[in-house]
Amino acid sequence: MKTIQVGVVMGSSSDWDTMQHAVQILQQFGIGFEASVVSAHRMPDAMFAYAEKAASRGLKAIIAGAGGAAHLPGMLAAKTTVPVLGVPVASKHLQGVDSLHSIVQMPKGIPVATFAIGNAGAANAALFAIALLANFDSDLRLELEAFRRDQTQTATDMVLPITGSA
Ligand code: RP5
Repeated sequence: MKTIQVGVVMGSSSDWDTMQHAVQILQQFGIGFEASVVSAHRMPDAMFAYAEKAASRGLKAIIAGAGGAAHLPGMLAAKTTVPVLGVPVASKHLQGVDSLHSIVQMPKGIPVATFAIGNAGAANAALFAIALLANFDSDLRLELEAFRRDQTQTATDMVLPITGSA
């Protein structure tokens, strides 16, 4: 069984549609991870316990997704020095701008690395966690470099659907 290195948490199961994009990337790179619902306002004691144990459990990064008044990433970061990567989940009324501002506007002293709203942010948070791990894992760095090369090739091969001549 793989050592769990990355924790993926979210405020609700309704965040899964977004956060699954982080999990897919972690799986693609073969990273040991765990994923669970840890709600800041509905499970505050469990949230604190998760953060308090994160370092001793060996977590190297926590990817935390939440929507609306998205205090989960900041409150986790307040209770652990394990890097917290925040993913703003799109909300119903404000389309995730509220989530983004809640996560990104941390006061000085407790940083949360904040990513884009939605699926791209979730995927990029996972790629960033992998980049952190790759600092101490040369094989993983090679995998990450190959991933980038594949993307470059995909973009290079792109063809535009232009018909007719100028
Ligand atoms: C936040 O409230 C969650 O992160 C979610 O984005 C949002 C809505 O939660 P549900 O009402 O769908 O459970 O805590």
